[in-house]
Amino acid sequence: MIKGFIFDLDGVLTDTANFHYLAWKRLADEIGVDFDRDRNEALRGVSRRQSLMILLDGYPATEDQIVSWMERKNGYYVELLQEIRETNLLPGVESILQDIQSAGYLAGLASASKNARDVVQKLNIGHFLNSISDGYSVEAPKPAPDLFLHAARSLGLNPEECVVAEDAEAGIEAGIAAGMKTIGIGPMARVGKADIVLENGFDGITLADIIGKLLG
Ligand code: B16
Ligand code: MG
Repeated sequence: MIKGFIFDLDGVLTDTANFHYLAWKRLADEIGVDFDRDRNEALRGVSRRQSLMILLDGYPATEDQIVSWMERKNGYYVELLQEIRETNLLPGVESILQDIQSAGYLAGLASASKNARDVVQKLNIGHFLNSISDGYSVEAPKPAPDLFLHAARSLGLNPEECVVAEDAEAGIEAGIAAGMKTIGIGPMARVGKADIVLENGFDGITLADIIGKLLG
């Protein structure tokens, strides 16, 4: 029986990927490392440290440099976040969150981002969320199931009562590993392992459509 929905943030509820890209690109240019939008795709849903490792791609760095570059990138990202408003919710998101609440299901957030609470506040969706799990909640990043299990526990639900919505391949793998049903947001090539794939996100999708597809 489905009792709750757990949402990833970046790529599912809003698209902060461009802000992450601009912040990483600024850092990469300063360090003198090649980085472009194609390479940025590999950072989808990936933790801040792991993102930097992918960006550096073997470029030598001390631990002090790693820490300082992560902080610098985050400063650039936080600057850009000041622009985020309710209008940055992806199409169909507000309506699905409203439907979930009205129908008496629980909703939780499970984002790898340490800035997730700030983004939630700027998007003005806190009143739709019964729990927030973020980059501070667990150690092991997706595809480990830990963040989604943290979200389920925070909602007071068993994993099999939860449905995860994710845009990253590692996120779908994490949802499956957690024993949850999964909704993949984006192309089949990326999220095809999910129980349902919504190529265009929640735009034009009702809660009844989702429940029907998951249970049917
Ligand atoms: P921060 P999600 C992820 O958010 C982003 O997709 C990823 O690009 C970012 O590196 C990660 O959060 C950590 O973010 O640097 O703000 O802690 O998709 O898990 O909502
Ligand atoms: Mg994501």
